[in-house]
Amino acid sequence: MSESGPSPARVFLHVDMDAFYASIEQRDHPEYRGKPVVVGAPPHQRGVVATASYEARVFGIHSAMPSREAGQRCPHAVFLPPDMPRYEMVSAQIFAIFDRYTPFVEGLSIDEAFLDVTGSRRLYGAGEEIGRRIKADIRSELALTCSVGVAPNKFLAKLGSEYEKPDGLTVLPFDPQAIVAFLRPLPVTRLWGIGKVTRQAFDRAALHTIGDVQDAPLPLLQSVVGPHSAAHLRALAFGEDPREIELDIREKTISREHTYLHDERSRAVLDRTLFELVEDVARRLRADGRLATGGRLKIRWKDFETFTRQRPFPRPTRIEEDLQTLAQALFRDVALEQPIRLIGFGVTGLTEHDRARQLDLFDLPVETRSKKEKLDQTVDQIRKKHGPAAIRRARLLPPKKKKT
Ligand code: DCP
Ligand code: MG
Repeated sequence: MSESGPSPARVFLHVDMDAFYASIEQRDHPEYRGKPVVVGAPPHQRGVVATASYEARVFGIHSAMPSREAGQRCPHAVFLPPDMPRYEMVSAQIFAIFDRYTPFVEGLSIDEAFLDVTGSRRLYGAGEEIGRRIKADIRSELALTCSVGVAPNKFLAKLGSEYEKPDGLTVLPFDPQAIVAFLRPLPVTRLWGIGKVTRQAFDRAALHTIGDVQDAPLPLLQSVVGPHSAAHLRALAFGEDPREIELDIREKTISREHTYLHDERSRAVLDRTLFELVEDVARRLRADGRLATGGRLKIRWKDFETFTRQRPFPRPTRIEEDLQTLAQALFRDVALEQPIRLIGFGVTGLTEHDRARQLDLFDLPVETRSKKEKLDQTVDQIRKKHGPAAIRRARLLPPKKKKT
């Protein structure tokens, strides 16, 4: 298998972290290294395994297995509750590494992405070399391992990353004939989207390997997966996949800024403006539905010199109070050496919240947090109905600072 010969028209990578949550736990707690680690619900409670370290997989433990069963299979395993904010942070760091090599990154989940590196080869070398570099960056900067597939399309790239897990780098054939030959012996389950029910239909039609699907007449495929999917299935069996990278075009930041008519030096006025800017950013963040991992204050002085200060939140959030507290803390540290022309605030590192919310099950202050989110939503609703001025929040003024 190689990417040799004339430069292939297209090169895709699929990168998937190895035992993602469990590896982060082992990295951050050396005492768990080399041990079976199960992240998920505890063994004596209802709930399932999110993931298991490779040491635990030896006992047959895998994602989505009831934790009770995992406990029976390996009573001495270390069971840990998920720490979603930490995993989300690591995920953002991994995606930042991907972004170095190509702007065409499609995140599939917290630990997995497709990269189109077709245009990156001039700068970084062949697809295989880029895969090697990404693995090296992730290992040296984050002390984690991943598996990478390099191939002429998404389907084959994903097949490649699964091929030699963990810590694998698999380059699939690029020549169409070699691709067909490579796929022939693989079980049909390696074709995308074959669930349990379809699997039985495949068995009944005696389609066991991808080669069987290649050789099957179209009507047989139609009888198994329906008239619409048959052509797609056959294309996959021949290693053809025309899908392009789907970019996440949503912005990664939300911000607002205000320029004063006359340069401003009163801290009280500046505090007031900042409060309102943060209020607006918080409202847009809630409407967006994601969580912010950091906040950024921007100041432009009278002489036009501009600077920003940023800081991460203790945990990803979209609660207005968290934003206000961070903005005030950032601004409090700014010495007003000259009047201010512009002040701005933004939230950064926006992440999908679905997975992060699971963590609340394990975090104590969940009730308080969801109450605060409800309050924020209520304020939004009232404003929508009666206008923005209908309700004002009491402003928590920042503690007085020493004279600057
Ligand atoms: N995950 C989960 N519930 C599942 C599957 C996964 O919570 N049913 C979480 C835990 C995983 C992470 O998503 O660590 C990534 O999922 P993967 O399927 O990539 O599994 P792993 O990275 O854990 O292992 P592998 O080395 O097989 O990729
Ligand atoms: Mg993974």
